[in-house]
Amino acid sequence: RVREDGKPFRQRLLVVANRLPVSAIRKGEDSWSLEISAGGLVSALLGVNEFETRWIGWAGVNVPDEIGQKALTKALAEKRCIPVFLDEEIVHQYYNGYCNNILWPLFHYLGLPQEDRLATTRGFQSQFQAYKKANEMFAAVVNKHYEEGDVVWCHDYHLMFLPQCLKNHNRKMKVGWFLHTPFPSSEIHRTLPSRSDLLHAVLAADLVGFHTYDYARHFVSACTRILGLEGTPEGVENQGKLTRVAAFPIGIDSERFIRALDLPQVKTHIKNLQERFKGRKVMLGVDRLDMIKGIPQKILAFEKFLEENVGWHEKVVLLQIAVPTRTDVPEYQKLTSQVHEIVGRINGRFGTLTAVPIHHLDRSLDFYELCGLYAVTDVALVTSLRDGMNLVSYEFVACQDKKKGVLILSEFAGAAQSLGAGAILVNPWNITDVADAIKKALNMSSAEREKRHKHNFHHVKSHTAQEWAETFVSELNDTVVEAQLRTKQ
Ligand code: ADQ
Repeated sequence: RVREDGKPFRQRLLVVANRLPVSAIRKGEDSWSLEISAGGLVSALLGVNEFETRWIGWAGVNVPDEIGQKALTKALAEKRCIPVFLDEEIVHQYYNGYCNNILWPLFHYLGLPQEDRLATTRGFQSQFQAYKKANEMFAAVVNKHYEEGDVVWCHDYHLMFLPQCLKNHNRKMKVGWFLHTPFPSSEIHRTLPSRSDLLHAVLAADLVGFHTYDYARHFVSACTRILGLEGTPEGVENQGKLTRVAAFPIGIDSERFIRALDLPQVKTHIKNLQERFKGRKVMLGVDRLDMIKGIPQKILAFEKFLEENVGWHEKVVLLQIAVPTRTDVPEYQKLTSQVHEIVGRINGRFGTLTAVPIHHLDRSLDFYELCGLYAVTDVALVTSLRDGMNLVSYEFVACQDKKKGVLILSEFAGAAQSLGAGAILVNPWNITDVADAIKKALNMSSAEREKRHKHNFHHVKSHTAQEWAETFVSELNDTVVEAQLRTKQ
């Protein structure tokens, strides 16, 4: 199709996620500075030219005054972003509370928080009400900006109510929902007090997507067992309406990483790191500091490896880069001190005057530093206790075409299904298993490393983030057309 001005027609895509892909810093009463934060979703959609994308979400700041809100809205419009303004109380109850304290741990098999289960149901109930209210606020902004023919793509566990809110307002809207975390076994989902409401709300979407077939299957089982609906190979049927459910494994913009390795600043990082760790094998962990990432377990496994392999002392270093997240949540603060305590103990135990076995950084690295680190690494350790997909494993593989390093990967990360054949798969809870995998990886022959890398590199290059986004949206368009045909028949 062609537009009136002769340019090719591009379908509008409204991407709705809790956070906008920008960080906003207030500079004055009516001035803001904005910085694009290139997370997975942003880089996925940056490469997609097929759609005219608009972002709808929270800017991550509290803006109580109208002047500030107007100015921020205007500044964001230049970045094709539309803000949802949430006040502090809602953020506390909806985001810190229901999203991060209840859904996040539950979906990663860490259970519901004990206090909430035992203490006043009002605590739980009020967080749930705030969650619904926040979702309605997102819906109001979508409805205001929606134009006929737009595709609305809702993201993640923060917005499980959104499909229902949108469809209640406009049945014709094309609505897709994608979950970036695992969807747990229906036996786990059953424990959630609001289990049925959430499932019904998600089922209002036309297309529901997950990273893996297992998560999709868990979701369909939850709908059949908890709601008593019928699961079909296509999805879930509810009173004649089919909600299509399928797996859409995400990828990365691999070319961006591969190209970066030729940039002068990345080459400088690589040279400096090689000099700094000369004569030692480099092992790397890059994670958000979150309990699901299994950081303490990983470091304890490394300790066990050192205990059992004296010959490797001073010949190997573990660089653990952990970006702090959700720093105001006590459990995350506890995790930080726990990790510091273990690292301190191991460095005290195995360190010498000239070398320490673990370098732990509590910060994020910029893209160029990260690429440099990935490129000089001999063994990457991704030992998440559960992880929807895990993009660090993909990024590492993309930067390893020269070195052909080894990936040790948790079998509980979605990525195990795609990179499992090339990686050494481990159960992150089994410290002996991980310590053995470290030994195997460090001693692996170059022929074996090459074979494993080739498999994974091919996968990472051919399953990109752009392809993921395009496939999801085209499947959503097709699903809606098929549903229309079915109703006409
Ligand atoms: P995350 O839990 O954030 O994402 P992940 O997929 O590994 O996990 O992505 C993390 C991103 O942050 C990567 O792009 C990585 O480079 C970056 N990052 C992490 N630590 C960093 C550091 N110290 N410095 C700089 N950058 C750092 C959620 C789900 C995942 C799912 C993604 C995408 O939990 O399972 O793969 O969404 O769907």
